[in-house]
Amino acid sequence: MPRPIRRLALAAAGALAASLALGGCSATIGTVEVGPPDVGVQLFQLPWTTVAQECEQNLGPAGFAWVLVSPAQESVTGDEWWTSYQPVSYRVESRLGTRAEFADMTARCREAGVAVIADAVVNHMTGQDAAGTGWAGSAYDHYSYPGLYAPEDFHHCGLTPNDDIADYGSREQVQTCELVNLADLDTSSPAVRERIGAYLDDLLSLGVAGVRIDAAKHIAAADVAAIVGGLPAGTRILSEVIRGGGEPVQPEEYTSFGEVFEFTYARDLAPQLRAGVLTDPDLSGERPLHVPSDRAVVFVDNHDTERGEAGVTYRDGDLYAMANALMLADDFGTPVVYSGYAFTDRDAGAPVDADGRVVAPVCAAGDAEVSALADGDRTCVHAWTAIRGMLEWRRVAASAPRLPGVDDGDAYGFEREGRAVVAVNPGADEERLAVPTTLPDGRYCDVVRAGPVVADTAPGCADDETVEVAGGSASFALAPGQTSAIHSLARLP
Ligand code: LM2
Ligand code: CA
Repeated sequence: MPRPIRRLALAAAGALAASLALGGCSATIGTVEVGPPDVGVQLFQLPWTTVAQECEQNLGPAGFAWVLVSPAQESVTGDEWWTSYQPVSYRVESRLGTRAEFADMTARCREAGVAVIADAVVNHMTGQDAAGTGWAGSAYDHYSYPGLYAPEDFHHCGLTPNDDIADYGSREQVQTCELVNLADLDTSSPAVRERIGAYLDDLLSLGVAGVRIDAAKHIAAADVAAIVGGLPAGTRILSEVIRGGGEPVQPEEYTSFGEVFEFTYARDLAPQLRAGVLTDPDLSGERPLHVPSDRAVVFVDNHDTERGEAGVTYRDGDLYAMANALMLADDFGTPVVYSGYAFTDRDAGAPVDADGRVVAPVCAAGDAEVSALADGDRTCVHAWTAIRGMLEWRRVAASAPRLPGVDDGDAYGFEREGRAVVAVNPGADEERLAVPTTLPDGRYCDVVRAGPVVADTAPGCADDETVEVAGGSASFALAPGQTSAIHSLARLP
């Protein structure tokens, strides 16, 4: 059956697309003010040259504000992805690319409206017991990195038999012993702080807008504060502090100087989706065990949790799109979408060329076919139709408050007041859901199925990609696993 495409009768769609795509500050579409782009994406183990292409072809046009890339410094050699987390020197030279390629990436991304956030591995150096040579040729030993660090620059905690962290209930062990044998820098030392600061300054000089502080939980908050205190005002600091129940080191300690990845968000959301019904969809509203919204970076998964925690991942297809849609529709925190590659072996690195350099094609915008992914194939989550559609939805929702949700059977939905409505069905049966709304009557394009409609070059959608609003109610018909979302600028004439 043919699916007639309905065009949106929007004046000057091209100009609107341009105004939506422009990063930085908020924009207006017609008389409607849309929010500034704020969503980030983690492009895991992607070479700098491909990240630059992604910024130009996908991230900028979709309205991503920032991209978190994998560690840039020289690492130990090896094909596993986690070699990136064993620094040998602070030379920006790795299997992901050269210093020149890194600088070119930040410039091209900035031009496309996308800021680059670097992943700074500064808690430790390598976890190797034997001496070796790094990717860029630097010689090293476990506690010796010539020209950079000597044995006295490291913690030697003396609290456990092999100086490894054994008890997460001990703050001293967590912060001064070794995380899986990784030589732990004495970040209380002025000389060490100065060297880490110089590295972060160097990354800033190469054009990054901020840094993720890897393993921040393992660095005393006062040490991180001292290190980043010397950076220019406005530098984004994103601390990775994995919240652990009953542990002495808590994410809240790291909020005075920057943002924190809030692991609780996905841990609250995923089990509900897995159970097939949202029992606490707004996470109790008050968000216990969450850092404040303006400090929280929220995510469905990242490179560690997709390998470790029992959350939802790209493998879950529709359910994963649903989790991301709910996060993007929420009014809590700053979301970061995760985009990596398919794997069965948790250690397997991204595909490399004959010289060991990571190589990856740029993603084509389009729907997800996760069942067809072979190991090493990019998941391209950031280019999925549903994700791009929800990015547009989020900008239209802007700062409109999240209204109380409604449910019917396993379906659940809510409105961002006067702007946009989202509905999901994590259950196994077809569901119908009526969501109260103040949107005007009419037929609206579902941006989850149709993708962005305003920023599209040919705005519109097929007949079976629409949702009807009548008499203050949006009527959703949801197949099992379906997410559907409409916004005020997607109304058909
Ligand atoms: C992180 N955040 O706190 C990163 O997000 C996480 O991916 C890193 O672990 C970790 N901290 C250290 O930066 C990864 C990976 C580990 C891997 C380490 C170091 O998850 O499996 O450990 O990087 O490369 C590997 C081996 C481990 C070995 C260690 C040292 O898996 O068995 O320990 O190297 O050689 C003896
Ligand atoms: Ca430490």
